[in-house]
Amino acid sequence: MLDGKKMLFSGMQATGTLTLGNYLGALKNWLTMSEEYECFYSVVDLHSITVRQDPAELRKRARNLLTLYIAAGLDPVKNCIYYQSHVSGHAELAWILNCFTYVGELNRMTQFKDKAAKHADNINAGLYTYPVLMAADILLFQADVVPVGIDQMQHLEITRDIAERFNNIYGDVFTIPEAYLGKTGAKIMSLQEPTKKMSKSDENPNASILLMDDTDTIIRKFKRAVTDSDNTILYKDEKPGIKNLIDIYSSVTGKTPAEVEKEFDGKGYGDFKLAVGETVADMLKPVQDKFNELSKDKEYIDGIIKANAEKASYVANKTLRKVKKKVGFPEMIR
Ligand code: ATP
Ligand code: LTN
Repeated sequence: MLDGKKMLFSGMQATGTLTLGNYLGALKNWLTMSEEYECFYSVVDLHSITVRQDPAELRKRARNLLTLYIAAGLDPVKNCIYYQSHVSGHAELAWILNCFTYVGELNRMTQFKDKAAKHADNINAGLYTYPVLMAADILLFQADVVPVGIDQMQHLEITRDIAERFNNIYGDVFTIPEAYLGKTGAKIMSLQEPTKKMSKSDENPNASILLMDDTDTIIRKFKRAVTDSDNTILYKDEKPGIKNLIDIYSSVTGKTPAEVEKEFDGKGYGDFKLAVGETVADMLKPVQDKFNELSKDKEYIDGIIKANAEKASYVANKTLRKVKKKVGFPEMIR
């Protein structure tokens, strides 16, 4: 609790450019939660280096991501928006939690298996202990709730297990966090292979809608989206392409899948794809305009980075001091 409010923590990696999946699965939910919770939204750059990055490019992407959080509508005064690497407590707590995590648990992580297969030439220890760093992020801020997409559920479960294990030994140190999944949009699929999740790191440019894609590109990508050939707009598992487009349309408009089926009853895929494309483009346009405007204001963004790093460090240090004491580290002499 901070100022009588429950705590919320979430983050995104500064790898690649955000996709519509990141927006609908995570960012959009963040926007609605800032009144109710004390929110910490991090650009998790420590996580990003688990795969090789070009330094200049990483710095640029991290700043763009932080700017995009604000452009999407997160108020940087009400919400603490900061770089993970500016708060050393993340790495410190991750080390401690490493010593409370079993190799057997990490061996079960499906994201590790996927990423290891994708980056076979660089299966480093950081990629393996990535979930422990994520647990440290969440537990450092005593988060009650963590809004994420479905793909992160396994990491949330291991976080809870680590926290419970620690609490069982040392007493009530960590809040046990709950995941928050949106009603729709928790798993947006690739437009080219609708049984696979839409991912920033997909090599096929037509598979993902990027948040900064212009209207024509968005409409063209939806037009090319892979669907079946029966030309009926029905929400069914056997029609993964159309189901995904209905999910996207539902998530943007707030309509239920049944209402969407009704709206497009008797219409063909061409009309539907165009409507989805236009709706998504209309939603993203103001975010893009705001991003372009904010990007020019270096001083404003720098001010936010500085103030929020201080705020996040202050909160993080409270937990870290307690943890260090519990595990038996000697007190600092000042
Ligand atoms: P990559 O695919 O390169 O591993 P990513 O797109 O999963 O990266 P992250 O930074 O790891 O991006 O994820 C940020 C947030 O977006 C997480 O909460 C994640 O669950 C959510 N998310 C990512 N992809 C999707 C998707 N296709 N649908 C819904 N939510 C998603
Ligand atoms: N692993 C997450 C990003 C992430 C995160 C977090 C999300 C790192 N730390 C803490 C929520 C809470 C991902 O989306 N791939």
